[in-house]
Amino acid sequence: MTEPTMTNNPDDREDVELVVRTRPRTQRPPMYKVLLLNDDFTPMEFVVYILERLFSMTYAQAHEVMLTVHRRGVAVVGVYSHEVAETKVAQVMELARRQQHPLQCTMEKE
Ligand code: TYC
Repeated sequence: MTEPTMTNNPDDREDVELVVRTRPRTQRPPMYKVLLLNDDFTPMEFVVYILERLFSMTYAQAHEVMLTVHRRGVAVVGVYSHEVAETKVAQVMELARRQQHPLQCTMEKE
């Protein structure tokens, strides 16, 4: 058997250069899309109210986004950090539940 030599240790190789990172790696926190889903029963005005109250939209914006969900089935209504997105989803679901509307809201990693 051959004895271990200096050259067998990758740390001792002289032909490998260190790559020095000059810019420190920074990580942006992942962002989450909050999605509103269409259904056949939730009143349009309730959805508009939700979008105004929880997603800081004007009546005109809220009405337009509500119609987009109504026509296309789903729309992104905001993009937030994980914690804020979770809170928004919970708030939408709670307001809908209280009024017994089947409105659904989910989140998805961007
Ligand atoms: N489709 C519903 C209706 O016709 C309105 C609606 C819009 C419901 C958007 C949910 O996320 C929604 N009353």
